[in-house]
Amino acid sequence: MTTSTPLTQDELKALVGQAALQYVVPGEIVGVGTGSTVNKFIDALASMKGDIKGAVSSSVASTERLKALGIPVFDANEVESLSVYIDGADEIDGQGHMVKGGGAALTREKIVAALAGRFVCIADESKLVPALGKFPLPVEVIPMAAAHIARRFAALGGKATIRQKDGQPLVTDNGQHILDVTGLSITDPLAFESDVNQWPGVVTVGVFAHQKASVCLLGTAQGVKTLS
Ligand code: ABF
Repeated sequence: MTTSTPLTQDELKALVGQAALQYVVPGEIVGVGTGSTVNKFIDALASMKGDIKGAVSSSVASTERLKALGIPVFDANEVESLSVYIDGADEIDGQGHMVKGGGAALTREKIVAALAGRFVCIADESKLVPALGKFPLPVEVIPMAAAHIARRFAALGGKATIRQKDGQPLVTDNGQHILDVTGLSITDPLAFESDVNQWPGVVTVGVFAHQKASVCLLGTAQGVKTLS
């Protein structure tokens, strides 16, 4: 009897990246997220680049990958709406609420997601959680407000640290900083997102509840599970 070796996380990402093609509308512009799972989707999208008009991207990294594969990239201001937005997540719960921003692209991801009629989340099974908050919550902030925002998270039991890159605070595509917040239990994602988003100095909180996923393609050892 032959036993198949379990799929690696990278193989699971490729599985869902390919599966997401079915949601791409021919002749249209597709919204494209950021991250290693989305990179698998972008690579798969190249196989049908003649069937789409192009993409709106959520990061410099995704833009570079799309252009390198010959897929035209449009500015978000050039489109009024998108049929679909394809993106990954750091965590997703059973209702489609997500924690995003591990790739530091959360602000543009939320902007492009807001343009789309349908948000298709592609993730390997490790991202599905019963409740959000185990993954350190990314929050994009205006640098001058970082310490004050960290104190507000401390009052909620959270511990906020400024994300570093090469020994310096990471600077996002938008020129801002990222706080990663541990120790939070996000029991009401909609209320949490609304509350924190209006704190002075917060650019974007990495809870995607108002812009939640309408469909989740989950890569599992048994294949792709479609949660909606
Ligand atoms: C992106 O997908 C980010 O918001 C999130 O951090 C990332 C997940 O990255 P990966 O697919 O590499 O696990 O949308």
